[in-house]
This record gives sequence, structure tokens and C-alpha cells, in this order.
Amino acid sequence: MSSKPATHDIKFTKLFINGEFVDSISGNTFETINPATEEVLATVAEGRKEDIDLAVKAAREAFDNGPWPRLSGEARRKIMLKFADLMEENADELANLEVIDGGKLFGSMRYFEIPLSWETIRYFSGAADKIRGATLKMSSNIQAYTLREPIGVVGHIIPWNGPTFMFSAKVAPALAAGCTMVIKPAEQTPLVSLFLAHLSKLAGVPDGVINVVNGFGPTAGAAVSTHMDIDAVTFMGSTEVGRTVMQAAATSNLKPVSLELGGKSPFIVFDDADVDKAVELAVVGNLANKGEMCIAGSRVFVQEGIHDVFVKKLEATVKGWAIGDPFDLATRHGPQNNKEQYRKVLSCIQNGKKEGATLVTGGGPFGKKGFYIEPTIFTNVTDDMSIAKEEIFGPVISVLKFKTVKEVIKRANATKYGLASGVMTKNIDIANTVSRSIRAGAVWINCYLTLDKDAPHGGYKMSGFGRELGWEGLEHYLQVKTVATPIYDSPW
Ligand code: TXE
Repeated sequence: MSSKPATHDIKFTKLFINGEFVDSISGNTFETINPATEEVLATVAEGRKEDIDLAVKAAREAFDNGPWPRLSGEARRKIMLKFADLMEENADELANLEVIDGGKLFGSMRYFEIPLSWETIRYFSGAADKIRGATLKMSSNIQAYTLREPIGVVGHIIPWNGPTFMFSAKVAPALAAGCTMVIKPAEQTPLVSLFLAHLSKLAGVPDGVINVVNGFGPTAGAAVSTHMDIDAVTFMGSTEVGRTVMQAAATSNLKPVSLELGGKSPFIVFDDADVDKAVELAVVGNLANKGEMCIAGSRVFVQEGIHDVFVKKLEATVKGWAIGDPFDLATRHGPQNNKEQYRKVLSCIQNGKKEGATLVTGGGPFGKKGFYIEPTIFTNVTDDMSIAKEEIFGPVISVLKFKTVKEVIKRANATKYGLASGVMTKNIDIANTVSRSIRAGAVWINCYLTLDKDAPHGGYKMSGFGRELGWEGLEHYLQVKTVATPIYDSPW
């Protein structure tokens, strides 16, 4: 069964500034490619510093003098709910754009990631009328309270592996808080954010509140992180660029930064685990979204008693993983997002082979067209191999054997990253010990990838800091102001 549309009707390719679609000041454009066919999909306006300046000016004006931060929470909520409704009404088109621009699977977009995105907007719309401060108990005759105010103009720098969801996870809390914003999508997936900006306008988000400037990292991205009139930045992407963004924020106006970076998460399978479930989750935790997930459980630690049977079942499942047209609902595995990523993954696989890991299946490109890579399993992986240390961000499962609880905790934590983790066991004591000992932002026990709008998501260590989603996801967009006044003739 295929959900392929007859034509790809790409409506929006310009920059979205102050409520209008406009060309870039330089007139420059760049091409965006369909990773399944390697064909040019569209030519998109390329924003640079001068376009970011214009977008920030619009966002600043909308924040300082526009209605959005001054609207009641109820009014903001109503517009956000309308925005979510429009996303739902346009789900096919959004899913279509995700597939053609990013190689995502139509089925998982249409029935999981895009619904999660509109539900995220609805979730944070419910916060818009609940943001409030506290009454303080001062030590003298002073009456004091806190106000929670929007932080101002926010810059969002977004990666390419989940454009609709990442847009929603960043834009929704910022809107609820009353912020205005400039979004710099990844140059590999410029189309979704433009369509979402169009929907936001239809929903009634005032001009200047959401601005979208496509362009490249060192030009448009750097113009966001260095901007003196942006009050906070959120960044999702590589650890290397995250460091640059933080430096830029420090050397410009000291704007607060939240970073969601790479991962090398452990997925730990104990002898007593349900093997079939563990295999299923190891596969989904590594091959969903072609492995392009910061939360991939890319170090699969398997206890020695169950190791061989686990590997046998894993091999059988991965060999049956259908590769093909991302529009076909039977397809489980599409193309990598872009050529650079395709090359990076193949080179990581080469390193695994060279370093002596055992290649069980996969290990190379797939087909003649498109950035397809065979789902790959390595066993006999040791902690010192690059495939066990570096984020691959592709369809590669590395299996490592272990003996004891203590040993696996130590090895699971021996990484610079700390984004997620998984534990498969029926033993509650082991589950408790491991979940308290792992240094990561999430521990999934007998499940994996359980992302939810109400579950704060973010990293320990070099996976970054700050949380998205959940009530905690609002924090980055709010300031706390203490207001105090003396009480004269107090009866106390
Ligand atoms: O990321 P970049 P890339 C990891 C993953 C992947 C690797 C490289 O391991 O293989 O990073 O991917 C913008 N100033 N993740 O090169 O370059 C850029 O335009 C400001 C994990 O694509 O970090 C894009 O919008 N911005 C990750 C965004 O940063 C800059 C998701 C991410 O691009 C910039 C993606 C600069 N100097 C990759 N340079 C996750 N955590 O999910 C680039 N950008």
C-alpha cells in the first residue's frame, strides 16, 4: 500500500519574516534534495546575517510593542489550539513534506510524529493561562511576590532529523510563555518550518511573533547565536556546534542557551528479560527514523547468559526489516537524510569493520539511488572501539557482552554523553539500581523511545543541558522577577 501523492506541491520556499513570505536580501537561494531519489525538490531562499537582522527586528517589535506578550493566557491558548487544529487538518501535507525533504517514513510521520507535534502545541497551550509566580515570606514588613515573565526574543536553531516535532517542541512553550522568535531550520530540511509558519499565521499568531529564516549554519545560524538583540537561544544538533553556539552566546550578549546534543545511549538487556521484547526494542531503538535519533540506544549491552539467543533473534528481525519507498506503509527503513550523513554512517561502519567488530548483517549501501544504507549489526564490540564511543546517527546496532550489574553500570556510564538509556529486566531491584546509577536524562525500563509531551527531555554531561517538553520545558522561556513593597502600619 502506498500513500504517495500524485505531485509534490511545494507552496512555500521564501523566508517568513513579519508575517510575510519574502526573498532573501541578497536574492541567494539553495537547493533542497529528496534523499530517496537524489533529485532537487525545490530552490529555497537563503537567509544570511542581514535577513536574521530583519527577522530579529520584527520579533523585537512584536515583543516590545505587539499584542502577543500582552494577550491574556486564554487568548494565547485559543490561538495555539487553532494552530494545533490546522496542523491536524494538514497532517497529510506535513507528512508529505517530511518524507520528500527528509526521507522520513510516511506512516510514522502521519500516525505518530506529527500527531505528537500537534499534541505538544495543545499541551503547552494549556500552560498559557497557568504561568504564575509565588508570594514570598519576607523577614521584615515587606510584601513581595514573583512574576514569571517571558524572556523576550528567542532564537531556535533546529536540526534535520525531526523538523515538525522539533519546531513544535520549541515553538509551543515559547508561544505559551509570550515570547517572540526567530527560527533557523536545518539547511537539509527547509520546507516544513515554512509550512508551519504559514499555518501559524492562519491560526492568528500575530505578525513578527514567528519568523523563519532558512540558511546555513556558519552564516544564518551564527547570526542567531551572536545576535545582540536575541534574549535566549535553543540549539539542537551536534556537540561540536553546540559548543560554538555557547561560545557565541557568551561573547555576544551572554544570552542563556539550552543545548540538546548528541548521545551514545546504553540499552541494557539482563538475562531475565523477555528476549523477544528486548530484541524488538533494540531494533526500534536503533533503526527507527533510520537511526537518525539522538536518543538511539546505540550501545546494546547484553548479559552473557542471554547473549547468543538475543543475537540470533536480532539478526532474524533486522534481516526482515523492509527497506524501500518511504511512502509505502510497509516500508520500515528509508534513506538517510542527506549525503553528508550517508557518507558519515558508511565511514563509521568501515571503522567498525577495521577495528575488529564482527559484522553480522548489513554493512554497506543499499540500492542504486537514494541515500539508503543497509541496517547493520555488529557483535563482539568492545568499549574502546569508535562504534561504541562516537555517535553514528545511522542504522547501526552495536552489541556488547557483559557479566554483572556493577560492571555494566560502570561501562554504560563510561561515555561523554548522557541523553537516554534503557534497562530490560524483570528484577525490580536491578531496575531500581540501574536507573538510579545511570547518568542520563532518561531511563526507560522495559520500554524504549517513550517520548511524550509531558516527559521532560534533555541531557546530562556533553549531551547538553536544559529540558524540552514537560512543565520543565517552559523554564527556558521565562524570567523570574521579584517585586517587593513595604507594608506600613502592619498589624503583624
Ligand atoms: O549538525 P549541525 P549536522 C549530530 C549527529 C550528526 C552530527 C552532524 O551525530 O551526524 O550531529 O550533523 C546549525 N552556528 N546531530 O552537521 O551542524 C545547522 O545549520 C549556529 C544530533 O547536520 O550541528 C543546523 O540548523 N548554528 C542532533 C543545526 O545547527 C549552526 C541532530 C544542526 O547542525 C552552526 C542533528 C553555527 N556555527 C545532528 N553550524 C540531535 N541532537 O538530535 C551549524 N549550525
